[in-house]
Amino acid sequence: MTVRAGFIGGGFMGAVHTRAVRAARGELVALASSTPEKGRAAALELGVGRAEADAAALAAASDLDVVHVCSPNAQHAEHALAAIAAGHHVVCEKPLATTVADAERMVAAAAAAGVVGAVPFVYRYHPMVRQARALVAEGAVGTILTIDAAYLQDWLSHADDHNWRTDAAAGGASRAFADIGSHLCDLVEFVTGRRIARLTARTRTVYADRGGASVANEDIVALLVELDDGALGTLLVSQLAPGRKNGLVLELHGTAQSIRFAQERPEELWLGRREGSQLVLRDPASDAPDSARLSIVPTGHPMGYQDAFTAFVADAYAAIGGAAPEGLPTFADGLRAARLTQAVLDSAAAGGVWIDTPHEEKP
Ligand code: SOE
Repeated sequence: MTVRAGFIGGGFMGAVHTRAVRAARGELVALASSTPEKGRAAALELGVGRAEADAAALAAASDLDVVHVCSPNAQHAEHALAAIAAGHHVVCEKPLATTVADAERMVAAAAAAGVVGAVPFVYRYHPMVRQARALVAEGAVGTILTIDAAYLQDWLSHADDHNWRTDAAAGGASRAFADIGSHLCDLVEFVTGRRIARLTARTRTVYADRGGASVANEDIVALLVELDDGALGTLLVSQLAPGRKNGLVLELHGTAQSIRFAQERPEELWLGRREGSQLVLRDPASDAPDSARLSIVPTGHPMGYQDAFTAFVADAYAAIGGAAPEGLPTFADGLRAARLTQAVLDSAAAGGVWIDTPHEEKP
């Protein structure tokens, strides 16, 4: 079955989604943006069949199977719930919602409607992330003792850098953590197979004013986490780190060996040992099955971010077709991220107290 896709939002992520849907052999049926004019321009630029006047008209369209919600964060709940009410499956950009309550409503609505709700925690789809996960699962790392992870960007490093994300009304009470810290924590839990049981956070807003508007959400988050098996981790999240463009790095240290994945070098995995460390390159001929299935070209032909996004969309569409693909991030994972975000905000607001996170099934 060809999945018929609609899109709400035609910006950077809307473009990423449309390219991934095309590569996943979906049909680009309709798009809506913040104004009819922007919708027409984006539909033309992105090669989508038609433009709808607004998000409500798109969500209600009868010739869609799935709606991709790529609007500003504060509109995700409204747009996704409208699409679900019309019987559509939903792929909703992260953060799923700007409050736990909204995220809970979205999880409940998708379940009640019997539709797929997916969230692009896309870094799960680099083949070498799946390879790292397989090595942990088979015990090659041993018992994980410590985690050293960071997600660093620099697109907000100047005082006059701003967009809707720096406006808490559109972006949410948390920015750096909800936007990219959520990816980092999702990857920690996905690769380790453990849950973050408690955390303590400090946040910092460097520029209280951007683009003439006051800023009420954070630029930087420093986190200490403890996993449910006692592993301890330090996580740093910043969007003001000059030279770090999309610097997601995850390093795990186990009793047997260490593993390091750096998103900007996705073909590699560093395996650290006392008796000689290795830099391992993606090779579907020898990688674990759940890694190899994501490889669309042989080793030596670098895959990247857009390939990972295509693999995520292909899995989401397989789920729409009734399959159960390994590691598909769903609305439940989006709700998990919303709960961790709230714990970060609560801890920081109380000066960095340890907060127990809600117990949830292992990823
Ligand atoms: C901006 O920080 C952004 O586009 C995030 O919203 C994405 O989730 C991340 O993958 C890249 O950076």
